[in-house]
Amino acid sequence: MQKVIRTLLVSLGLAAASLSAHAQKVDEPSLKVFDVWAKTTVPGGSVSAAYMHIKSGKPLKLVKAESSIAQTVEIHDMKMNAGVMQMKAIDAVEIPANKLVDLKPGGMHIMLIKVNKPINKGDQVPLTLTFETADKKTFTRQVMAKGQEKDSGSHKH
Ligand SMILES: [Cu+2]
Repeated sequence: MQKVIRTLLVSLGLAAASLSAHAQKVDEPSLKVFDVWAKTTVPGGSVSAAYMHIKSGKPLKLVKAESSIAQTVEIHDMKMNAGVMQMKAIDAVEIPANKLVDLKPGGMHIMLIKVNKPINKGDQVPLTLTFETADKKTFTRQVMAKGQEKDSGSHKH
């Protein structure tokens, strides 16, 4: 019996090793995710939004976002609709090659819904972003969003 268990553990270990090697290969090294920040929550509030700049040398799509501090995370866009600013969930953010994509207040953002703790100024909010390559392979990037009341204003485009 012990031998069976050990064999099982060894094969599980091998499977895990080959999976992580595979993930490494798919990651796009030219992808940069920077100036990541999350809006501080209002007292008693449970929603926030994260913003960032994304640039890649190859076309990608941001297809999913997750956070250990929020129950639900959605990719949202804001559009004027009959004079009213409306927010809606979108499936993906297109990242064209060599073009800076801006997730910013009033535009596309990562919506954090039902956060399980308040986000204060200077907090580090973990985000896991899933990207899809042109040939439909996916990989994840971990980033930290810094708690801020509003855009620092150092990056105007
Ligand atoms: Cu939103």
